[in-house]
Amino acid sequence: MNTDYHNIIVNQDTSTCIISINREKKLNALNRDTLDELHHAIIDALKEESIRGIILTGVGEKAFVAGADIAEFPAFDSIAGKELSLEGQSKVFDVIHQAGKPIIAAINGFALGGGLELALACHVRVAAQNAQLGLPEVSLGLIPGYGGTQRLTQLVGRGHALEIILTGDRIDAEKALSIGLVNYVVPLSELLIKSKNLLSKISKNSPRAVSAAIRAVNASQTTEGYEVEMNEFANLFGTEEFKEGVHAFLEKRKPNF
Ligand code: CO8
Repeated sequence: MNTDYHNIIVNQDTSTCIISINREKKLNALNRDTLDELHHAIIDALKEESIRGIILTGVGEKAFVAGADIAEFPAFDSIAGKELSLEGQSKVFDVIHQAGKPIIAAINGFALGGGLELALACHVRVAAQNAQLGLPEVSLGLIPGYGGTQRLTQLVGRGHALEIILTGDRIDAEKALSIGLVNYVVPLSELLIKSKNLLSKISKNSPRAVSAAIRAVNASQTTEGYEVEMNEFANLFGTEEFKEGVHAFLEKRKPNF
């Protein structure tokens, strides 16, 4: 795995790949280079057979990601803005959303704008007690451009999504938990432990079934969702992992995936 990055740090801990955004002085804001490095690191981790899941987090105690790098904005016009949004979506946010391995956002502080959108693209979100989440784009004369209007609405419903997007207010971790925006809130010192435990639980299951479940759940947001679920479900009957899972149950032993 390539580890020669300047804006992120990539570590492998047994079967988990931990990708940390490493621009602490800029509260881990996502500039173009960081998005590019994230793209490569995620693609590598998805290809690497020994990796069963990914944790995304930020370096330091203050921020997961405080948004897209606003310092790059003044040079943008509508065309450049659209290009950046398209490029970010296709190279990072959609890659995460559609990844065949589980990706957990470990939110260690501010998750704002593009930072919250990054967490929203992940499959599960674990927040530290100090997390502050929000989509302040309207305060900059923008709206979320990395899928936030869609993914937030799907996750918390139209009412909460509109309140968060239209006010631009930050909410704390407990409020985020109460509306389903994050799955867990833990002390900062336990953030990675909790995220790794979740991944290790998932890793005991069939990797093929885990991938299929992600695809089927993602398809619930399309009109073809039921059909995708049916096809994914049926295809799994032809796999060795399905056979192993069923045999292990019938033989009263743990499956070996
Ligand atoms: N971009 C660039 N730099 C940032 C960002 C950011 N998003 N956030 C913080 N920084 C920088 C600050 O400028 C500061 O740099 P310096 O020390 O050189 O002055 C450093 O990080 C530390 O920040 P602060 O001194 O401001 O720290 P505070 O603790 O006082 O405040 C806040 C923390 C409240 C998080 C504050 O930094 C803040 O409001 N940041 C901006 C948050 C924001 O508005 N995020 C949304 C950005 S827009 C976006 O993400 C759009 C996504 C869709 C894009 C689609 C493609 C076009």
